[in-house]
Amino acid sequence: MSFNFRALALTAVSACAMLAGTALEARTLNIAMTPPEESHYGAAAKAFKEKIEELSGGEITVEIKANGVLGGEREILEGMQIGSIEMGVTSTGPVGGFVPSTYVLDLPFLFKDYDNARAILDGEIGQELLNDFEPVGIMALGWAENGFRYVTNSKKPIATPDDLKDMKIRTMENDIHLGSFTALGAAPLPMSWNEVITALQQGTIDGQETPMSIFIANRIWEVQKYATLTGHFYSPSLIMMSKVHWDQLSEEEQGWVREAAAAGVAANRAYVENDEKRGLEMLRANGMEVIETVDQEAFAEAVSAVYDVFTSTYGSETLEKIRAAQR
Ligand code: EAX
Repeated sequence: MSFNFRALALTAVSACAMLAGTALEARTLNIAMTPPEESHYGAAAKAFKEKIEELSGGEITVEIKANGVLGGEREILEGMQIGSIEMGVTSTGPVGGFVPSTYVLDLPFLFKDYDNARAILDGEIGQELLNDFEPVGIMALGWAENGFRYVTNSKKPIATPDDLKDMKIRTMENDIHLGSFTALGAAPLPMSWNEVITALQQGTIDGQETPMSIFIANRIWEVQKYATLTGHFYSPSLIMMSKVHWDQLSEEEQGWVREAAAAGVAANRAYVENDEKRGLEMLRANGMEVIETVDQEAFAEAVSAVYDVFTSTYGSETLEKIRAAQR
């Protein structure tokens, strides 16, 4: 029996290659989001990508799945729960349905400005809320930002709550937001962002409410005439990873992911700040009629009943902690 050295050599090489292959095979993380890549969420994902690829020496790579190609924000959260989507950047829109403790953040006129909101979210209260995600199969890695929300419509200028009467306004799939626009006298319609632009084009809805960063990233002036900078909700966002995929990472890799998420949060917030600076001019330059300042007290008064419903349903513990931290 002649000994086939060649076969032996081949087996050895493929074994090595196999071994090398495994070591060489980069782990790809898809990051899903609904806005376009050229946006405040894209900025978060790009900064995350850059940092994790640097820290892992290319062992971990990132694919940005923007424009809702992997579904709306609810689908992105569900996908992370079952592990079909590795990572996501979403608002808190549908999150309350998964992690009810976050609903407190969706209350109208809760934060007076960006510094106030960021201080609370980066502090103990924000960290406690992030920890509430793990039991539902999602690792919440950091509080990114969507921004203060403003309202647009195609009918008429909105200067007072009365101007919203019976106006068909799209809201996120969020009970607090829905209740707030009902309290304002509008006819709110909860809808995934993926459907909004078409619904505006077809006139199924008259208007919508999102932050300046969403206005710019989606060129809202192409489908809306009037904007009012109400700032009625501060809209936080989250950088998240599926726990299924998190548990497959080594401790070192998990550390890299946390560090990269922090880089994502910083890039996102800087992008939002820039959008707030350039937004007003962009809306006007593209033909929108913008009401810059409104009587926020009047709007806050009109939605104040939402707080009673909230505290009777979810308790007031975290709300009181936020109020105390704001004093
Ligand atoms: O998170 O649905 C929304 O209005 C959100 O602002 C958008 O999806 C980005």
